[in-house]
Amino acid sequence: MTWWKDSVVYQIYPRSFMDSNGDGIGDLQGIIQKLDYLKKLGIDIIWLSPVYDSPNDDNGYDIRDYFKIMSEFGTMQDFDQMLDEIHKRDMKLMMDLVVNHTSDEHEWFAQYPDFYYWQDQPNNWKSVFGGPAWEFDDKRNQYYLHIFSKKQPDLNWENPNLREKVYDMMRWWLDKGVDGFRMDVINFISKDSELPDTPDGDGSPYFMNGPRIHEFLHEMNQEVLSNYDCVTVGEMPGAAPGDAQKYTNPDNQELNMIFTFEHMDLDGGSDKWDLKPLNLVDLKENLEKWQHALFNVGWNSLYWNNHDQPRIVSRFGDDQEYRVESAKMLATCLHMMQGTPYIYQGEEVGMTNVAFESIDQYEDIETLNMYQEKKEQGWSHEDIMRSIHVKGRDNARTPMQWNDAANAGFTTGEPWLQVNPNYKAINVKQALEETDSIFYYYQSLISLRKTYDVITNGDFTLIHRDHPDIFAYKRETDQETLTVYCNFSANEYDINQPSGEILIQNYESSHEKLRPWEAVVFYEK
Ligand code: TEU
Ligand code: CA
Repeated sequence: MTWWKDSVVYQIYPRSFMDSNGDGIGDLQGIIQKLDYLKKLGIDIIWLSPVYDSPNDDNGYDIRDYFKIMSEFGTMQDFDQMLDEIHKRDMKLMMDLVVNHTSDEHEWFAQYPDFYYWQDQPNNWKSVFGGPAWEFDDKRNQYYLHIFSKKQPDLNWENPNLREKVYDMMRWWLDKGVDGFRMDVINFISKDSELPDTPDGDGSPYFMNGPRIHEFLHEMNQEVLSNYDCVTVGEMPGAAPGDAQKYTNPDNQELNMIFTFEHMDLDGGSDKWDLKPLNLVDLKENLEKWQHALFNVGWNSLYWNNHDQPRIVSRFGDDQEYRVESAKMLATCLHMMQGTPYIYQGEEVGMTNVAFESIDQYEDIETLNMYQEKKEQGWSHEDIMRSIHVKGRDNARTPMQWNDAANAGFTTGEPWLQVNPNYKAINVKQALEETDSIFYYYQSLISLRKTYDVITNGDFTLIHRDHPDIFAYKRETDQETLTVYCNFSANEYDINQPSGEILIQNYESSHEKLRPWEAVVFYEK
């Protein structure tokens, strides 16, 4: 079954979505309160970032118990009620599956040491969140591997007993009725057994898309996934189109689709904090490459935002004068491509990056560790803060802006992370009141996907390839043609308008020129 091919997904980061009891932390009852809002937007699937019991070293991506709900978010009873309410509204729920690592507080870590990686002498790999990727354990007198924080030890998938435990847990959730999984860094689970030193301490060639990855995913598919009508998306940093073809080709029976990172890395240098302006031609050619690679082979996911990425309107758009136009333009550009689109909470009202003054206002472990590390490397406070303002993960994690009341209507208490001070101007209440808001534009894009087959099935041809500011492409089937023009700048440009009717546009009426941040889609049958 391929219902996920014409579905639209909405990601909820529960900690920041809606707080129902005034403790400043979003929760499951808060999500239940907002399901009608999501239904109104028109989405089909909710991807819920982790809600499992966790000491929150990495906001739930460090799981202590896969069978228990984080007490701050509610109880298993709240979960069952939420799942039921989602299904009643004819939507589906995709859980976050974090099985590259657990929390060091998971009972497995003490009970089953051979579920993890232990060595007498560590190699020289560095952790994604800074510092070495190995931590000494006094009790064992050995080092354990952690690609992320030291409270996130990596699981050893070479061990068949571990794999069986993971599959049992997945079946338990699917039997409960969840509709699929978003799999956290799932292409990291097969490591090269040599775990060799590398010239620069970057171990990724030995753990990304490792030697047994296709075998493990196929086994997971046969043991679990193929027995359910579910949807899967694998988060895969470092996956190239050739890898993606293998992961998502239905003949291989692994996953439905993957999240790739190439288009998100184009405005970074040696690392993501090393800021570099986006070259639009690079973005066009990158997305073209992915559109072509998976056409009739596998399936793409489409995203600009998630809980790890800065807000797209601040990143590739204009979050000041042309905030509304550029947010709609970016949405058009993405949603008219082939693949399953993902909307991250707040994107549908054009939420922007935040620039807190003090490092103490930040909560994210990656940001806090990076601040220390860059300081030690001699970066100035100002330069570090600039990188954090542009790229930090807390840009995506400030609470959802529901209205213009205190704390943006997210909580009646003290929010765990401060709200973006622009909530009086940018919020859901206002978006619902204005008929030409970004919200209703997203609603239209979603409904077009349900109406025009070419959006799901058409092929992709880039046009005006070398234009520095215009991203334009055609989508075609035997019956239909779609031509999409997106202006990634405040400059005006002449275009040769194709024939056909206008399906959607972000300005009120048409014009022979492409205006600042304009998007227009032509349709011909
Ligand atoms: O992210 C994986 C990942 O590669 C991130 O480290 C990403 O590169 C980084 O956030 C960009 O700065 C996943 C989750 O999405 C993330 O929230 C978790 O922190 C991470 O895995 C560990 O579970
Ligand atoms: Ca709460």
